Amino acid sequence: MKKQVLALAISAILLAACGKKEEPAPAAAPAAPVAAAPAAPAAPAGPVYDDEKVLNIYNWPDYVPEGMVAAFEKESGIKVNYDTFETNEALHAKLVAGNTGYDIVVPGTVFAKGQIEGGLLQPLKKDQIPNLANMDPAIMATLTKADPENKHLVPWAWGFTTVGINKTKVEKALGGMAMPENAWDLVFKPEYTSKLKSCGIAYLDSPTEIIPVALHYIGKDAYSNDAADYKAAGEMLAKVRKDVRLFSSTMIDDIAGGKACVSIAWSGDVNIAAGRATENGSKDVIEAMLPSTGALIFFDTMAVTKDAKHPNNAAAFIDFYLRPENAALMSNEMGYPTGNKAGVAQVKPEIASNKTIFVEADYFAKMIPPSSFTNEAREAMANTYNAFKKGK
Ligand code: N2P
Repeated sequence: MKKQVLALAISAILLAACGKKEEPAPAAAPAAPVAAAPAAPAAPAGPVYDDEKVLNIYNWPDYVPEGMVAAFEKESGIKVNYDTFETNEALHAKLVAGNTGYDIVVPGTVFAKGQIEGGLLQPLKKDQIPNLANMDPAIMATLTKADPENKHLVPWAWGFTTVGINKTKVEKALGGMAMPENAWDLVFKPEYTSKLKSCGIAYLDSPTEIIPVALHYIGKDAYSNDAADYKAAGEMLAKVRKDVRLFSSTMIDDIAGGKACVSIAWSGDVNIAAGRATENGSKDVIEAMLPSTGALIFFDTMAVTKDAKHPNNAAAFIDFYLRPENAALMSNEMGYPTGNKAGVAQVKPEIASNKTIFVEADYFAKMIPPSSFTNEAREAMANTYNAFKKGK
């Protein structure tokens, strides 16, 4: 029941954030059934494969449960080449350059909107993905902001960019100083960063992760198009630059191993780090924070490249991933919420009740909803970030 409330909250909040253009997509003669349609179309009896039994997937690191790709290979006889990218910027550059060689890619919706508009992604072969019916209609509705008729994208997972802490080490480094009410102070306020640099501050290494949360911290629109806002964010960041030890998008081991006591990181990665630290015998408490002013939501979505050589194999894999048990496995092992409604029911109780994974509706309402970047905003973010990182 609670999940349902959250789903409704998600769609209400995100649709509200879309503004007036977000009328429900017209249902006029769709070529394929929409995701939420319960009626089973005349689906093929089994998966359809391409002649060449190969599938090339490009996904984020630490995002796929162990053994899942091998299970698909075994069942389908398809050889999967699985590569990873660390930032939306890196994936975007590949897609724009073309001939990626990849069939399935997993962009965040903040980038996917432009990729769809730019013709870089092809519509999903929905009639070959009957498990789309397992997706949460509320989540699919939120995706219409990037993909108006739910034709191109289906969630791999969602989550949020937030502050991760090794509470044990942070408390020690702060000496007698109390924890701030707003966890973003730990990474953006010199009063705190000057103390925490001794135990290691890490930032994700991507303009479109850091600049939106910096803008939000100083009270600006996270997706601003105003040059003055970028200037202000740059000025705020410059004050803490000398305290940041590490820029990385693969910092799970740095967090787990104690190299970074505080980070701007992805929620699930902090949860993975917490588990890894415990496995390694550490007694430190590692936590993904729910900052009082909210965190930056992302939706990462599976999509098929426009020149995919194995579009049928891609559909078969997507359908495989959308089986409830596989979606649940992702949440259980990677610490990110799934948008697969049927899968949620199979998530382990300790994961389902972890509020930093399946956040509660009242916190969700405080979060920064995804939007999309104009080219100018992306450029401003890159310039501001690069100047910050170089310390200029
Ligand atoms: C990596 C998860 C990536 C999420 N483990 C960021 N989009």
